[in-house]
Amino acid sequence: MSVVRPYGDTTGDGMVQTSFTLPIPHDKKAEGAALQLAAKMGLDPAMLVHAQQIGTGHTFFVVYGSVRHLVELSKVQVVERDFPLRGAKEINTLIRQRLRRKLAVVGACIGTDAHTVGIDAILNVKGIAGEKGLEYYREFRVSNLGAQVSVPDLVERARVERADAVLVSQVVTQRDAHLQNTREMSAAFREAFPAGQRPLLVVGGPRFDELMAGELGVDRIFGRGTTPNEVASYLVHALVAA
Ligand code: B12
Repeated sequence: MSVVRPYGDTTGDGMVQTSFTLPIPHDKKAEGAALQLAAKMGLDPAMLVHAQQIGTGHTFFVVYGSVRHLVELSKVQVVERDFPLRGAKEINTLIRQRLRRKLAVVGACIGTDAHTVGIDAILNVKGIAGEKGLEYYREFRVSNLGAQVSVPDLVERARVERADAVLVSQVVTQRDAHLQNTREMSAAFREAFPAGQRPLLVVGGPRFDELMAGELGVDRIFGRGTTPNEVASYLVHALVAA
């Protein structure tokens, strides 16, 4: 199949559901405003499924309707995984045999971002989705700096730890903070380390576009649902096995 449309009640009916908030109290006019917006977004016909006032001056809406747009699968661009997934035993063996020392990883949430659950899921032993984090791998040496780390502090710590890889998490995307912080971070590493000696730069978070790695000056971006084993496999592929 090369062209697809959303599925709601019947195949190809184009039905989608979406939600948004308008900065007006909930009344009949607000509901009409929501439907007007939905129509302008291409939902035709648009139905109001849910409307609920939030606080005094805002209303949250869910609308449902049919769009005419088609998805051309041949034009979809994604970052495919281009490295093999390896088990913990194989990863440890590769590091021990080829690197002959532990692989040093420094991780942090930078800027004002205090959402540490994601980076902890990747780094801490407890891990996520039934997989243990990088600390569990005997041949990784992990320093998790936690929340709100400044870029200069991150660069300094990467130097002190002789980091092979720096893992940065950015969850807050308001005013594109995640993009600005990532650009600032990658520029600082390029300035602080001679070419060929800077650590591998990896960023992650639920709202990154994985296609933007080059533009942001990092080596790889991991999105929502990433598991520790994917990251461990990538690091060993990029730094040891390739
Ligand atoms: C928990 C939470 C908090 C906690 C954080 C506690 C902590 N220690 O982390 C607290 C209460 C502190 C908090 C505060 C705030 N939060 Co908050 N928070 C959330 C919440 C509910 C869950 C986030 C989470 O833990 N997800 C689970 C983890 C496992 O998922 P993840 O982060 O996506 O990580 C995975 C991948 O993305 C990836 N990954 C992530 N990082 C990295 C890094 C690397 C290197 C790699 C490889 C992979 C990777 O792997 C992870 C595992 O799969 C979300 C809403 C939501 N449901 O997502 C809002 C949310 C993120 N918060 C939000 C906001 C606005 C805030 C506040 C600004 C609220 C306020 N006005 O004070 C503050 C900001 C504080 C700050 N300075 O950062 C917004 C962000 C909106 C935006 N567009 O940016 C959200 C989306 C809620 C919302 N819908 O409005 N928050």
